[in-house]
Amino acid sequence: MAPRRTLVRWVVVAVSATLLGLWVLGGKSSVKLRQTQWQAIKAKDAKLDASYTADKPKQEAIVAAFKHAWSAYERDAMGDDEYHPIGHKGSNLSAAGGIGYAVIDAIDTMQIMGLTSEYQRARKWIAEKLTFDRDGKHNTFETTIRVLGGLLSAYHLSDEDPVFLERAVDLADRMLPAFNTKSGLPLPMVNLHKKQGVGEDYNANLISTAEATTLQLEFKYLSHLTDNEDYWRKAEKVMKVVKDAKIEFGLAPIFMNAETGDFTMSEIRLGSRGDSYYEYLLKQYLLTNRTEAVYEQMYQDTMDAIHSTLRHQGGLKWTLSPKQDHLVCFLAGSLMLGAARSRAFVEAVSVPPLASELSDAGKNDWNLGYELLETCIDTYDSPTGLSAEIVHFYVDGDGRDWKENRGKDWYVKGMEFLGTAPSYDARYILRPETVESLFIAFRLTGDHRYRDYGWKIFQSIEKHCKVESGGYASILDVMNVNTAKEDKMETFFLSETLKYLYLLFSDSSVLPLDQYVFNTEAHPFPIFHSGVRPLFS
Ligand code: DMJ
Repeated sequence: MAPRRTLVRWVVVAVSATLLGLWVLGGKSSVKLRQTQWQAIKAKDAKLDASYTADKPKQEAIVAAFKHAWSAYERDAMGDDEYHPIGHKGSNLSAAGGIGYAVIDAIDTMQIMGLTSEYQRARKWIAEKLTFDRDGKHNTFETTIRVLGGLLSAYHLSDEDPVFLERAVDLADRMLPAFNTKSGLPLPMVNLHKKQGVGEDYNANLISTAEATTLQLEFKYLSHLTDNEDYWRKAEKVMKVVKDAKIEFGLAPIFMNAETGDFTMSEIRLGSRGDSYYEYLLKQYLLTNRTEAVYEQMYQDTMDAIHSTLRHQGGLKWTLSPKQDHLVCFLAGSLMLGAARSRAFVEAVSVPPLASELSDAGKNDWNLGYELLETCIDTYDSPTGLSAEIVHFYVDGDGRDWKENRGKDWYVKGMEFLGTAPSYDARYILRPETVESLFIAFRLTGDHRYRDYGWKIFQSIEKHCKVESGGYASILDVMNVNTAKEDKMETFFLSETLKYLYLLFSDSSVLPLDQYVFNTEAHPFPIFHSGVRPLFS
């Protein structure tokens, strides 16, 4: 028998899933989307208030959490790339030394939270100690989104303190050679000392689609700030290569070949290795003030493809794997934002959007984002109140009895074998995607239900991830209230998770979504007009 919420859930499962080959559930009536009249807010427990103000006590609690995390890092590991709060030590991504990964990823959160003394010390470290002259391998994508992105937003938020831009230019110049491949796609790693792109050992030309297509906001904003068109063209060329690779149905396989510029035979995922490709299609369009039609078209075609392939019931083309990465939860807010900013008849939609303001495609995207966010929230309904890295959904004929699972239609792999070590899927590593979508959904609707969800998640983090002596750690098993911790505090906890939680409780004038675009690591860039015309259309 099918789970309680199959009708809605299957739409969400399909969107969240890996596409593998043949669609095996085609034609089942249970997977069809019910046509309901569109409403921006469907929940019975909606608490609408478009003129909301900041919730100061909650913001203070989130700032206290940031200080608890940062002060421990500063005490034990200042300047190191990564932090291990249980062992009270740091580590670097390369034996050649650190590149400011943790400090730079966190500094704009300090600016936004008004943490002046912490900010001054971090700035001083960047001005006096940071060097990118490291003879080791660093990931092109991660270095761009965390370090280059962090420097650029710190530059903007500091009223253009030149130290941040100087460091950003130094870093970008060391990274640019990674794009010098036959196709123009970057290599996945870069040696910042040698100023050379580096391939993976197992396949010199392989790069994941998300990694190749999630560099554009950063290099384009830097180009805008410096008037150096080279940054722009190198990053933009990647998008042309992706477009020319002609994806039959608008979705992108997760690997590309930097030599040929083609997709390689691989899965299609909206989660790991695919996720931010979809995110940056919309954000590139937004960053240049909705002037580059090519990105709007690519974005819209791709969202349409999500509806027509991943939501498809009878196409007999694909096998869906009913599996959802936590990572995919970014897409909920992205779909809602895209509906409001790219699929509307009006320049600025109401809060929440009126039916008359959105196109039919906009309403479809909104609905899908809305349902996906509900699903993501539901996966937080675990014993710890935190969501696993990966959940699976029950499907008809899988031989599993969903009714034995707390009435839920999702499960974490391995949880059926109680008493054994939790599977790798069962971790919560302080990821931000759900609170990111809650922030966007709240800004677009004024529905306080989203603040309530976010507050609950924050409290669960406090309860299960906080390390008393300082810092926060990942947990190994969200299904176990006595879970062990893993000795790592990811830098995105400070740059994204706590920042989005803080902004969820701020008023709407702080970093408004019609004036800022957040890069995939939550570093806000101001929307600007560009004089550079797209290379392609
Ligand atoms: C972040 O580093 C970025 O959001 C990236 O796009 C993928 N996810 C991690 C956080 O989960």
